[in-house]
Amino acid sequence: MSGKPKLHYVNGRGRMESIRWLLAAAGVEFEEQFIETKEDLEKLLSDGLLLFQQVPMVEIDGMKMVQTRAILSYIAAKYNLYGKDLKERALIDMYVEGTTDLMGIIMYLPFQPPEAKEKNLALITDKATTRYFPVYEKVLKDQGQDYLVGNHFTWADVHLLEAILMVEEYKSDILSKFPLLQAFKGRISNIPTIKKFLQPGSQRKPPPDEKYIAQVKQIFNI
Ligand code: IBG
Repeated sequence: MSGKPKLHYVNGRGRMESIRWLLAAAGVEFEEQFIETKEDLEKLLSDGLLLFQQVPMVEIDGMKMVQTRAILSYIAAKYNLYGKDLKERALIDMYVEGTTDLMGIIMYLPFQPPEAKEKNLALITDKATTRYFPVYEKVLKDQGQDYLVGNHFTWADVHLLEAILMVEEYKSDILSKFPLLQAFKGRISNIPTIKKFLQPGSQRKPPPDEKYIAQVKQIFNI
């Protein structure tokens, strides 16, 4: 065993991508075991490795962790990206849940019928510009600091950058009315671990394509 965390998931973003982002931001190397067929998933199930019969599953520190949120919290705490006290942690949790909700709408978009896509795209743009991004813009303004919480780099910053880039893939000028978020994006993208993750050849996954969508539908019966 290499000692590196081992990620079990399909070879695409889905629910694992935020885990990849957080590990990369923390500068932690990880291995990936891709589920490519229904049989691969059934093998994990029959070996009793999936507590709730679901992935993501991450082997880390002798545990076989499931539940995305639990995995992320563990990594954030372990690598000192989860604030310095309970109140900072509470803020990080709130900001992360906001970006999770926004990314959740985007994550399901490729699996929806074509006729629903236009409406959902409009929903994403609307929610990003009227509900979520104004909050983070205000936090940055009120704090007057480089990061969302406590003037240091945390999970909340990593998660927000992931969400911004995801929305930009659908609407490239989404930040046009958010100058502080534009600067934030530039700053966080330049943190060396993140910069590396954003470069081609990293373990960051591309947006879903038709082949991946068909594979995921087949494996998970979505
Ligand atoms: N609460 C769990 C978590 O957050 O980890 C949910 C996990 C989950 O729904 N996992 C799916 C699964 O294992 C795969 S992600 N399903 C099998 C089952 O029997 O429930 C599927 C997904 C993708 C992309 I990939 C977008 C949305 C969902």
